[in-house]
Amino acid sequence: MKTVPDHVLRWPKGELDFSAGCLVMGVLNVTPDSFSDGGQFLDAERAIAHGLEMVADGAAIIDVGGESTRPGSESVPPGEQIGRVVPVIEGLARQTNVPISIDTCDVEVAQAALGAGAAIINDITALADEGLARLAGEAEVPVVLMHMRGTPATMQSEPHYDDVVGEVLHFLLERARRTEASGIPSERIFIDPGIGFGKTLAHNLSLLRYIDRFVATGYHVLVGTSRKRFIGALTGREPPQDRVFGTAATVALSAAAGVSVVRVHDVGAMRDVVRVTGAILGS
Ligand code: PMM
Repeated sequence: MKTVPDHVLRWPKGELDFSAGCLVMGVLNVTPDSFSDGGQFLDAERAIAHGLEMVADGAAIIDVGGESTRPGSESVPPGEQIGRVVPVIEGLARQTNVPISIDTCDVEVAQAALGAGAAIINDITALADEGLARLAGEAEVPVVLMHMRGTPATMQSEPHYDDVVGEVLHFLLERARRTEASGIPSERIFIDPGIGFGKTLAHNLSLLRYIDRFVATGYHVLVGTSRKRFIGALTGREPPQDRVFGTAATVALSAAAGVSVVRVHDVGAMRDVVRVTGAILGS
């Protein structure tokens, strides 16, 4: 087993301080169709203003994406993603030191985003593209490796696992080791079980119930449950923005289990949740 990650992660383009416990990553989707905030931040000025508002609310990272990954969505050409995200990243990087992550699996998009000031690569395909792994290594940036079964277009058609926790963990450890072998040090690798990506309600619950097993690997763990469909299924709340309290339950339990980062839409509220959870834990 690996050692527990250090409290401060430093790299050439930024740093993250985990000494007070779990950090909040704010979601900024510059898309017309994301399930929760789609269409709200397509305009660059509005997107930048929302990003800065999340920083003021306590976000430690802003995650910018130019392609919806909601179930059933189709991919967006790299040029279009670049046109959406670059002005927003440039504007944010000018006005805040909070690290910006680029949510993409495309090497061209990642390169443009890093050039604009992004400092972390968040890849829902866990660096399936070795070109992206090479780019991350050369740029010396942290990476988020997320597990997904299938693609967003197909992933919710009857996903099946014999042992969801074991299989997702095995996949992530294999990818994390491959990423380390490509020259990215272990402390810059975040693993993410990919809640809602090719998983049923029962799968999502098992992954969250046993999230401590992911933490025990020694890699930083990132969890993204915010406003997702399984919370709607459990609470009967259809509009995603009504799923904040359900999200809070997952955030508190994740923080208590030692998760390093939670990816959320409701930054101020979830910042309170991790603060109180951290205080109870004594971190
Ligand atoms: N979820 C979404 C998009 N990107 N990235 C990571 N690492 N983990 C996630 O759980 C994740 C992600 C989908 O949610 P959104 O449409 O609200 O961005």
